[in-house]
Amino acid sequence: MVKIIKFITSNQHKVKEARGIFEKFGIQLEHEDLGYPEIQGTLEDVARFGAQYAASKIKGPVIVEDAGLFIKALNWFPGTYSSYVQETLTNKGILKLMNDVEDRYAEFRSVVGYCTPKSEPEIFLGTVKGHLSYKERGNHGFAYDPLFIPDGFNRTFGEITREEKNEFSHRRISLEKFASWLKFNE
Ligand code: ITT
Repeated sequence: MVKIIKFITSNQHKVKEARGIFEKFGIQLEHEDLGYPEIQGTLEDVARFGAQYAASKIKGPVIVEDAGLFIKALNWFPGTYSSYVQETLTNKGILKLMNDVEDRYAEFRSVVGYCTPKSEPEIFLGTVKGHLSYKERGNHGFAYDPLFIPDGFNRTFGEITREEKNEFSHRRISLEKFASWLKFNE
């Protein structure tokens, strides 16, 4: 039986990725750009709060997802400030901060929050490790993708297709954890 879940996000790229990932789990995604207050806190706090808020507004089961790029040499910046930094500093600003920095380790994290009007929120974390390139490369993907080279690759997320990114990305891991949980818990 196909399950229908609402994904509350303002980001169309996330919706496309999530639809691709959910295909084989029999989950049909409906998109709604409802907006929810992004509280100060960790990705987990934001996802928990957002899912609970949206479930009570929509009066049905929802997922939200909060993601970010965490750079070790910058003390894990931009992390929870990833949206703001992407809009203001942009990828070029990040590359400037990383000029001459040898340790280029970075990871993408994604936290999915799931909630229904009758239940407490559940969260699911996905992480992908890698390092930063020295310049923006590729025009696939979105936001930080042209900067991020996942472990085991020499191409950035900007240089691979959505299908390839979906095979192992942070979002693939968090959404797959959610899908498996849903199968046994609903
Ligand atoms: P929401 O409405 O779902 O919150 P958003 O785009 O604000 O959409 P996030 O707060 O989760 O999403 O993301 C923080 C920033 O990180 C934002 O600029 C995203 O575009 C960027 N980002 C998230 N996932 C990414 C990915 O897989 N690749 C590249 N950049 C990503």
